[in-house]
Amino acid sequence: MTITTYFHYRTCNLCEAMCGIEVHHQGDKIIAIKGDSDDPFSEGHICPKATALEDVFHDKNRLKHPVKRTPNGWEEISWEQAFDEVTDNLLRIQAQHGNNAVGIYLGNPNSHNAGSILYAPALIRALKTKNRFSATSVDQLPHHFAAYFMFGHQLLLPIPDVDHTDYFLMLGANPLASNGSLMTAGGIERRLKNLQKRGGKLVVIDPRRTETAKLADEHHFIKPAADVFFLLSVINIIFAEDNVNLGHLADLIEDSQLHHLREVVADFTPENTASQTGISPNELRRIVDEFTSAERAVCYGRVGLSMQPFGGLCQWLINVVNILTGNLDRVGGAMFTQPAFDVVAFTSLTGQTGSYDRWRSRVRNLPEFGGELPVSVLAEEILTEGEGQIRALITSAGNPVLSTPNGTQVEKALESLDYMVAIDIYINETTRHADIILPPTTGLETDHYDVVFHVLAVRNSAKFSPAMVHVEDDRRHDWMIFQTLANRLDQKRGGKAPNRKDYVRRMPLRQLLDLGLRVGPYGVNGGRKNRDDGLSLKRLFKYPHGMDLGALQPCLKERIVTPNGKINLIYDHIVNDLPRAKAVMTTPANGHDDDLLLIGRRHVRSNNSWMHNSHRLMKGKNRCTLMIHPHDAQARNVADGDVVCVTSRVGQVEIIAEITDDIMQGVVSIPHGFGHTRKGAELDIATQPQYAGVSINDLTDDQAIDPMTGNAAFSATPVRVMVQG
Ligand SMILES: Nc1nc2c(c(=O)[nH]1)N[C@H]1C(S)=C(S)[C@@H](COP(=O)(O)OP(=O)(O)OC[C@H]3O[C@@H](n4cnc5c(=O)[nH]c(N)nc54)[C@H](O)[C@@H]3O)O[C@H]1N2
Ligand SMILES: Nc1nc2c(c(=O)[nH]1)N[C@H]1C(S)=C(S)[C@@H](COP(=O)(O)OP(=O)(O)OC[C@H]3O[C@@H](n4cnc5c(=O)[nH]c(N)nc54)[C@H](O)[C@@H]3O)O[C@H]1N2
Ligand code: SF4
Ligand SMILES: [Mo]
Repeated sequence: MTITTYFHYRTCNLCEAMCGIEVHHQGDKIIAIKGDSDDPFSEGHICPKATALEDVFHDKNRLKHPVKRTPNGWEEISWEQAFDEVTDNLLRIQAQHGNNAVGIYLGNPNSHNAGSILYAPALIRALKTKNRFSATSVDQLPHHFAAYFMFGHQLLLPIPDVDHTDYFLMLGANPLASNGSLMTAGGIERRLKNLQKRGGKLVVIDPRRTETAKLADEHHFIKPAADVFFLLSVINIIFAEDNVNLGHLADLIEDSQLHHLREVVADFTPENTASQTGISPNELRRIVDEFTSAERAVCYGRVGLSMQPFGGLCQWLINVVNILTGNLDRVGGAMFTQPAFDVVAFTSLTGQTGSYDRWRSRVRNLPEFGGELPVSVLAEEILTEGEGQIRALITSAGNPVLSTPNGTQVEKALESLDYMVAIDIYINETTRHADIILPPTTGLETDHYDVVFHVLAVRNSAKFSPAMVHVEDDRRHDWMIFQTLANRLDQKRGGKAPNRKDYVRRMPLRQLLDLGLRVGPYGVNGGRKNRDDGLSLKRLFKYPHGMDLGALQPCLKERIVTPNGKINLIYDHIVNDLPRAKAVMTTPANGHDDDLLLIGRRHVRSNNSWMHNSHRLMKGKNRCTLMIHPHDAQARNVADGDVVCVTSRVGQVEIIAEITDDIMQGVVSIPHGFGHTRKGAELDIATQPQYAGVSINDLTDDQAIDPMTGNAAFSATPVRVMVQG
């Protein structure tokens, strides 16, 4: 008997790069996973994680049926029982303690899953709680904050036009490890090399000589969290040298705002900031001259600039650099997408452009942004008694014990809950605290459309991938779980059945995607395009490798949604926060002399906290090490390979030292997502002692936030390092 091998084409859902993959399979048996060279976007690029999709698919630790924690361990229960118990318990707690007694945390994989991103809002609404959290506030919140106040919509994020720029100034990003972020660009290494081939320049500013820094034409070390000074001086120099060149943006900028900006940066001369950044005034002037004289240039900063004490200022400054040099909304600069499923347009129509300070957190009084509170306050909201205390929590595709600051405290908080539900595929450091885990299908088992990452991509594009396999009837997709929970909560509250227009409550995923594509800018029922070749889901099915909808085009004038239609160049939050930067600049450092500044890092074979159960990704050299500079090691009698004790205000870990001059003196680095040593996680490979590692977030501080946005400030956590003994 011959067994047929099938070829299945889809998009890898693991990181933001949207690589096309070709899965060779015989039904449920995967033979190989390769890059899809016919995918017009990624052109065959994949990274080692793509093949690990097979490991997730076959992983025997992966849950497929709901489980309930009992004194005798985890017991499988039916979906009916699970949905009933979950909704009964949540409603019981809300009846006793009010709606805010239930909290929800949404983790990163939700944004890689159309079903979650489109249906989670229904559950959130049905919960009627203000205690909503997500991984946004340990990540890109400062980008949304700047977009909301400058362009009027939190999702109007400028994307570096890597394929057409001549000068790429990159701060706090390492796309050769991360594969690019808020810059979806399958095959980013090829694109960066092409930039260099056409005579362009890549300049990297990072406290570590990263993989990307090694590829770059220039790399400058910078002290962690000093980027705000670097960027303020960039603007200062642009004004001082009369190099403001707004070009096509001139009628989008108010003169008075431009003058105000000039005034507020006046003190931040390169001479005044050099001791903060470690970059000499001459070097900085040369960089600025090259940037301003480049035909097309772009400044870009990612997590290294967001997850730090000046995240809000940094992401504003990056936009300002691009605006003042006329590089925003311009080919080769920072551009806006026009996606086929246009969440920005839909939400603009309904006025859901973002929000700020509609309510505050109970304990620390921090404002909401976009309907969410900073996750740095999650633990204290659970642990601090009183009215409004969180007593029950839902996590969906998140692992806050390992991924949010002061993980030990988060763990303590989860232990103290009256009730917890996890929508997740594993029993891990976080979900082990749940009373019930609801496991969705994942990866190759799901229909896939990147509702989020087409919005962040370096080309306009669209691609739908049907599930590779049909799962049994007793499995549930993420969207089904959200929809059922939302409807059941409403029903039990005595609410009405969802009305005709409540699409998310009534429609299955494919129908909702189809609707979004049809009324989108390229759709059969909307948009600019000829209706005959307009998009619908049916039409996308004919393009299994994806559709290229062209290079990014200037479109800000059509998309901006500020009340006066202009860019808001400077706003109160900035003016109020600049004195803090000035105070740091003018006050000598007051840390202990032997403090080192801790930063994170990513590796191409790792993906946040949840891909460590794949043997093929974990094998090889231990990657969870403390990188330390030779001088700092010597000063502490640390030898390469020694186990060292790292201590911060909140905790302590023991980790192997890796001495390298790739890290700046005074700085140490630990990757995040490890620490699979906690009892109760059912991850056979990740928990093996040689792979488990330690969690950097047992050192990072829940009190360290960017005060403007509330984002966690992981970077520059002061730590002491000592040889163990
Ligand atoms: N392989 C892999 N890919 C991933 C992920 C993963 O875990 N593994 N995670 C995905 C996710 S969720 C995201 S958000 C993206 C993130 O994508 P990137 O932003 O590219 O992430 P990193 O590789 O962590 O790069 C951040 C860089 O900032 C530097 N840095 C730290 N502090 C500072 C500072 O104060 N100033 C400056 N200038 N630099 C600083 C670090 O040294 C590091 O090189 O990656 C995504 N892709
Ligand atoms: N110190 C430090 N901390 C960091 C970072 C850092 O650079 N340094 N990076 C931060 C960033 S950028 C991010 S985005 C966060 C990530 O933080 P989180 O989102 O909290 O953590 P993840 O590791 O992405 O956890 C993903 C969870 O989703 C589950 N999962 C995987 N696929 C699916 C699925 O299809 N459906 C469902 N329902 N569940 C699924 C996994 O089992 C896992 O439990 O971490 C942040 N934490
Ligand atoms: S780069 Fe990202 S999208 Fe591409 S194969 Fe690797 S994990 Fe998947
Ligand atoms: Mo992230």
